[in-house]
Amino acid sequence: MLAKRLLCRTHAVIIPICIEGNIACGKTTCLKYFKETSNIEVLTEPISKWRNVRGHNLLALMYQDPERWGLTLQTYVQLTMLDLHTSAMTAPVRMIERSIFSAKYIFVENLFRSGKMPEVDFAVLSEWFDWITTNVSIPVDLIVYLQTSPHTCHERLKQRGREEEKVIPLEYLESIHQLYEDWLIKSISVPLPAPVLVIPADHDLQKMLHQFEENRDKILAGSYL
Ligand code: TTP
Ligand code: MG
Repeated sequence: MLAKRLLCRTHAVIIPICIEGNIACGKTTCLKYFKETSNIEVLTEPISKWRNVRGHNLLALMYQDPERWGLTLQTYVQLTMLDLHTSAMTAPVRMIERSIFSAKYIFVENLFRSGKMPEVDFAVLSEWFDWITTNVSIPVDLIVYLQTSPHTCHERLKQRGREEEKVIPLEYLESIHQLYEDWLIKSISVPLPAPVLVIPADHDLQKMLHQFEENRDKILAGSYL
């Protein structure tokens, strides 16, 4: 992996690291830490776009009525994530909050499995996803999985008080958690686009920052593989 990355540097092709995990697991905190302490490019999730596309708050609409608005939000999430993945690099290493893969494998999958997305909507999103991943190169070097208990995320979510998310019950976070574990730990559901580094993330901020530092070389150089 290190060799691959060096080779890529020589050819000025750089492959990104995706930070993954449940809602409110601490992805933005992780990105912020590395942005402040290294010369890397950090791309946070385009959530402001999901809250305001030409005046419409898709995130709020989806939480209010997932059956009606799930497809609308997820179509737009897919577009904005594709836009992130394919944007021009500005530094030798790029870190991205989530990926087009988790939008599909976790969130779309969850809406469908929980009966909140009609099969026809799921089929259309899947066709789009398959076309994109077949025809567009979306390389990922490493997935960093911030592994939390759903309970921790629920507590953090309540503390942060994002308006749209007030309706999220613990069960929703449990479903997202299960899909993440199946994908990144058990590797039983869908393909893994890259190796996975797991960081336990139920800890307080100070311990989390310490763990990020401890894992800095593994994350930024991929040399543990
Ligand atoms: P998160 O991607 O979990 O981002 P976050 O900033 O809440 O996480 P962290 O605290 O770890 O930085 O989700 C943002 C919101 O968007 C959340 O309410 C879940 C929602 N969402 C979807 O509904 N569908 C999707 O495909 C994605 C990626 C997010
Ligand atoms: Mg975030």
